[in-house]
Amino acid sequence: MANQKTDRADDGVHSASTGFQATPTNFRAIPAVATPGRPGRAGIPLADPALDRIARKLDRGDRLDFADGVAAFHTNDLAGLGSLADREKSRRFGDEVYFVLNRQINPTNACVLDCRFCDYAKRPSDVTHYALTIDEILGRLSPELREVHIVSGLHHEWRFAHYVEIIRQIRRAFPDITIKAWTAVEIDFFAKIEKISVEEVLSTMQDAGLDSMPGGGAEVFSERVRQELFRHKIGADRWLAIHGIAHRMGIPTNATLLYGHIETIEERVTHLLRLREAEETAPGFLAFIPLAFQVGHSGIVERPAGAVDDLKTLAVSRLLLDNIPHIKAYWVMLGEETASLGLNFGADDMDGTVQEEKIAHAALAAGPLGIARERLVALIRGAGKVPVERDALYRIIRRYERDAPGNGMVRP
Ligand code: V47
Repeated sequence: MANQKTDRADDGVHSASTGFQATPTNFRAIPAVATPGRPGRAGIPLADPALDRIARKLDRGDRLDFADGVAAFHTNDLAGLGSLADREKSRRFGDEVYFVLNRQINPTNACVLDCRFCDYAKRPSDVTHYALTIDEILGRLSPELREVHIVSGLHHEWRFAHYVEIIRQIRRAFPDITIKAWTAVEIDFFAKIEKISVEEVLSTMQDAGLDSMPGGGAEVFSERVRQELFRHKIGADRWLAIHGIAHRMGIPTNATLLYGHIETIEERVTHLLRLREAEETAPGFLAFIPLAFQVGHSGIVERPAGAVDDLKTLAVSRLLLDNIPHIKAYWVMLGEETASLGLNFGADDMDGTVQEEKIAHAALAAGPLGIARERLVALIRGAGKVPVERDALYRIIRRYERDAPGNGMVRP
């Protein structure tokens, strides 16, 4: 199984210079095979008949549907749901769990949008807004990093050329780093301020050195929620269209779901199914990241979703998104403990060292701004899995074999 995954990463996701090939075969759902010992009739007894039905569907290689997704969210058999999701994860990746030595950069928090849920963005008139110079951005990076993840506010004065220059100068100074930058919200904004097409924005960014796009800005694909919480931000159709264009141009992307606020379970399931459908139409999603809403100062809800809901969301994502390879347990928003539990609930990735996270921390996320490589290795091992270091395109840097000397084992 480990070799199967390694082969996928090596031959499917990229070639030498990040030449990602978004072909339908890269990310096709792996057909389920009836395996003795799977949960369900032949394996762990499932207390919930709805989960048993889902297990039988998976055994037959049938796709799960909307009703299955809703039923899985409503199950009281958390352990059964987790074991189903973990089986699906293990079929793809065995015991392996990915992480990356990365750094997040948020060039500015000045933003012309006014999303109700966002504690990070500041209005241009707010004197507390900041804007990093390109030298300050470069000063935050170092050669050992394998990924830089850039998400910005929509600055009221910066021109498109400035955002391009950020990418160009990072590429020049750090030729080996993979650059994952700009959400669909920013790509849409660049096209508008520069009065050019999304294709032109993306090809200019590609020429400057962009490797992939992060999954932010999707929030929840629900017009009802958009009207309530982010009415001036692009909606589902535009977000999905921009990712489709990126995929067709050979730029792989990620996807997110912001959950744990006013959305319903049905809206979460609809969101997941729209992503699955989008991947069928224009393949190129590398990873899905459920983002647990950090309550912050927004006043939208009193408390966060909680660990049971977090684990269910990871597990249902793994079960429904059968054509998107990686599911991230993002420790920044889940907390380290829930994220490491998530590695037995269908997640195969923990994101990375991050180093300086601003969006969740502006919303009062508990926990550190960054995490050491040794701690990630220990958390993954603590969950009984094998850590594998990767870059933004899931090229493997190093596998941390069990019990090998000098491989960074630290007690969790
Ligand atoms: O787009 C904003 C969300 C996103 C809050 O692609 C909040 O690999 C929780 O997209 N509570 C940015 N979330 C983060 C993001 C991301 C993170 C890690 C990995 C990847 C990836 C992408 O955070 C925003 C927005 O959807 N967000 N405010 C909040 N209070």
